[in-house]
Amino acid sequence: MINIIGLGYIGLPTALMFASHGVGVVGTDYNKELVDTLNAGHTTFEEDGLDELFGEAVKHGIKFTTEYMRTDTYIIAVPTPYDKASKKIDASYVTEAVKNVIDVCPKGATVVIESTISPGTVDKFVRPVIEQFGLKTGEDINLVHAPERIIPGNMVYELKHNSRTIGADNPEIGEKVKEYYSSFCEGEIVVTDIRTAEMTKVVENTFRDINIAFANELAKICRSDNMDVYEIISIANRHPRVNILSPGPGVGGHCISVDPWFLVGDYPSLANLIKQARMINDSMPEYVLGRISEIMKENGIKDVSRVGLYGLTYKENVDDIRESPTLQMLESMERHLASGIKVYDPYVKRDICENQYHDFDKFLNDVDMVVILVGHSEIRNNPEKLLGKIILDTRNICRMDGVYRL
Ligand code: SAJ
Repeated sequence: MINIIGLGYIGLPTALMFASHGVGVVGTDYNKELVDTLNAGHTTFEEDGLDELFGEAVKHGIKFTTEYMRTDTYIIAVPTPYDKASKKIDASYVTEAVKNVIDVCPKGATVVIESTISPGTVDKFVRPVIEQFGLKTGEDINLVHAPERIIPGNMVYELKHNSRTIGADNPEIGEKVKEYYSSFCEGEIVVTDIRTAEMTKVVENTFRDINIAFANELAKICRSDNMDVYEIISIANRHPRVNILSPGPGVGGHCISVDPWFLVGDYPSLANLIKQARMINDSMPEYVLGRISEIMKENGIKDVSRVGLYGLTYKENVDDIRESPTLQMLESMERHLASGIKVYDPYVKRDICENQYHDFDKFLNDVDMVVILVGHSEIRNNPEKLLGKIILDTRNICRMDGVYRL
C-alpha cells in the first residue's frame, strides 16, 4: 500500500491514478475540510477527466484521511513555496511531512518526494531531518525524488503518457519505485540519482520560461516598430528547427514562474540568461497596463472603471489563479492607487478581487473596453460576444477587425 501525503493539484490525481490501476492507496492531507470533501464523494478542483478517475479510484477502495499510515512506501506531494525576497525554496512542508512519516513508518521504508524542489534540497533539508532522528538514509529510510511533469488542463492524459524521472540513492530502490509508477505510466521511466532528478525538473520549467520570454521580448520589439509579431512567429515557425512560443500577458502558475528563481537564487553569478528571462516575463503585466492606457487614450476612455479584464486564472480552461498575470496587474494597479477596473472569469466562482463579476453579460454591459488576459474556450469559441467593445487581445484568440494586440 502507498500512503500519498498531500492531496492537492499533484497528489490527488496521482493517488487516483495509482488506485484506479489496482495499487492500494491511502491519501493523507492535514486539511480536514479537504479530506471530508473527498470522503463525501467530491473532487476539490476542476480538471478534465478527474471526476471519472475519482469514481474509478473509489471503486477500487482508495481511502482519504488526515492520519499518516504505517506502510513501506510514501509519496510526498506537498507544496514547496518560495520566499519572494530571497528566491529560495521553503522546504518546511516537505520536512514536516518527512518527520510525520518517520513517526509511523517501519525500518526500511521508502519515501518518494514528488513535490518540485530546488536542486540540493534533499541534501540540505531532508537528509538532516532524518539524521536528527538518529536514522540512516539507505538503511532506515530510502529516499527517492520522482518529480511530476503534468500540465494543468491535461493532467489525467499526461499522468499516463508522459515519460518520468526517478532519482534514487539506491538504484534497486529506484527500480522498485519505477515498478509502482509503471502500474499506470506508459511513458519511459528513467532512473537516475536524486541531484540529477532535482536539477532536471527545474531545468525543464526554466527552458519553457526562457522560450516564453523570447516570445514576449519579440512582442515588445515588434510593437515598438509597428510589426505583427504573430505573423512573424508563424512564418519563422515554418523553419524546420524553429519553434517560438506565444507572447502573452505574463507567466503565472506555481511552476514556470517560480522554478527558474531557484537557479537564480542558488547560482546568482552564473544564472544570467535565466534571470533576464524571468524579469522579461515578470515585466509583462506592467507592459499590458501600459497598452491599456495607450488604447484608452486613443479611444477617449477616461475612466478605468469602463475597462474590464477577462480572465483571472493563470491560463486557459483551469480554475487555478496562482501567480496569475491578472493578479499581478491588479497588484500593480493597487500600488499606483488606481482602482475601479472590472474583472470576470467563468472559472473563478469565489470573490478574489474588487469589482469582480460572476455574470458575463452583466460584466459586458458595464464596460466599453475588454482586455482578454486568458483564452478560455468560452471566449475563444464566441468572440462575437465582444462585438461593439474595444478589445485588447493579449492571447491572439480574437480574429475580428480592429482588435488591439500586445
Ligand atoms: N504561457 C505563455 N506563452 C506560451 C505558453 C505559456 O505566455 O507560449 C504562459 C501561460 O499562459 C501561463 C504560463 O505561461 O501563464 C505557464 O503555463 P504552461 O501551460 O506553459 O505551464 P504550467 O505552469 O501549467 O505547467 C508547467 C509544465 N512545464 C513545462 O511545460 C516545461 C508542466 O509540464 C509541469 O508539470 C508544470 O509546469 C510543473 O508543475 O512544474
